[in-house]
Amino acid sequence: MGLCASIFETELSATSKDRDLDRQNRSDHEKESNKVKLLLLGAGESGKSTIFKQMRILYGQGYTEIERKVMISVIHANLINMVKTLILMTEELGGFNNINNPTSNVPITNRDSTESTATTNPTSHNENTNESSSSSSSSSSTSNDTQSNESSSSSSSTTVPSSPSVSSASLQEAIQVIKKLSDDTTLNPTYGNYVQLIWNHPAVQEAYKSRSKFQLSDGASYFLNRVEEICKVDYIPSVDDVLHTRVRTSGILAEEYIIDDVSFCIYDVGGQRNERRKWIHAFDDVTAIIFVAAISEFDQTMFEDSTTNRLMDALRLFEEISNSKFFKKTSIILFLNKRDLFIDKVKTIDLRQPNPAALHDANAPKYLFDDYTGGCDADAAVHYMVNAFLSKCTDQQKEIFWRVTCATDTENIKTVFNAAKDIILRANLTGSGFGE
Ligand SMILES: Nc1nc2c(ncn2[C@@H]2O[C@H](COP(=O)(O)OP(=O)(O)OP(=O)(O)O)[C@@H](O)[C@H]2O)c(=O)[nH]1
Ligand SMILES: [Mg+2]
Repeated sequence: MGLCASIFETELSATSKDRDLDRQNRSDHEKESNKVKLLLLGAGESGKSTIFKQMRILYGQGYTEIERKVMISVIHANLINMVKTLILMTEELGGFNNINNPTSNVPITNRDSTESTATTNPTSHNENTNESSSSSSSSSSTSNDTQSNESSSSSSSTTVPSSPSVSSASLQEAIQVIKKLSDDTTLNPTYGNYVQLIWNHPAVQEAYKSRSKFQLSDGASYFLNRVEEICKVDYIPSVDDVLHTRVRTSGILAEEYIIDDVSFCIYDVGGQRNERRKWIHAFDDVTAIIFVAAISEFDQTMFEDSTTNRLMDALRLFEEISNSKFFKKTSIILFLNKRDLFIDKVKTIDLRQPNPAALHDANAPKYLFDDYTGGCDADAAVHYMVNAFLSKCTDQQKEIFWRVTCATDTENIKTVFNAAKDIILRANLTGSGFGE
């Protein structure tokens, strides 16, 4: 697909006036103040916003208790979406009776009956856009795209049930109640019990193993394993919880930090296809790009397009960015992200994957990553991925600094960013590339 044309050429002419204005306003100012402009680019769900949050934790004011409390509604919405998706997955893969489960009709106990009243959050945040909820200090263009495009919910007009009698709850009841929840429901311990009953069901656990075939957020097991705590009335999200939330970015967000006495302006963009045409508004005078690619997604299809493998999309995008004339003098840093999930996955799943595009296109190769021969060896798989990305950059002069990262791990990002930062600062001094 001609992504290159859609991002860099068509948009260029369509928005040339806007860009000229943007350029005038920003470029002089940024040059004068010798700011570092750092752009986070990459496909949807690759981990850009998670790294953006880490910058705030490492170099900004972090997340206060009040700010973390604000995230409760997002975490609850994430949890509701995840468990609804799991119900659909289980049903699609044969249903709850597919596996004989002796506990499926056993009543569950309400651990705290005083906390069982359901309440709703009056503000529907629809979990998947951070356009308005972000704490960004500045933001250029953003669309008013508030559509939840990850939600598998079919319950936009849900009435929240009156407190269900948990003592008589069964799996069927739990499924019915959860299916009807709207995204803006505030979860309580009663709902938490329902979620746990579903999550612990063997058929759901079995379906979870096939999660690559569905669009289930990577934070699912993290949150579902903590459901009891998350549904308590006095729950206060931890910083780790904040890092695991999934809020799709729409538009362009920016934060400024002073790092080693230099002002860094860091930009986060939305990575889904419909967001990429907005990127061009942030392309002027970029000191460095951190391109984030989720290498764990080698067996997943895109949220936006079920016929395209996510990693193939990321590779094509990296090819465009790393060879773009816009970034001839820009340092490119490559974060091969979701290392934790990747290492887990390659133990059991071969990199060599059936190509979803081959189902519709007779000319498409039957298998992706067909030349991979490393089997379940994680080092071989990482090595293969590094080469797959680096080989996309055809500019021999361009030195690409890369690291395999885990964006949810603050220590890892601290170490990796420290190394990247030196390169960025050097590039800023010389004004181009990685410095002479
Ligand atoms: N386990 C794990 N989860 C990660 C990692 N990086 C990001 N995630 C999770 O992946 C999900 C998506 O991450 P985001 O940072 O929102 O992705 P994004 O690139 O900003 O996505 P868009 O805004 O749609 O472009 C979130 O739930 C993150 O917590 C990682 O290295 N490991
Ligand atoms: Mg994002």
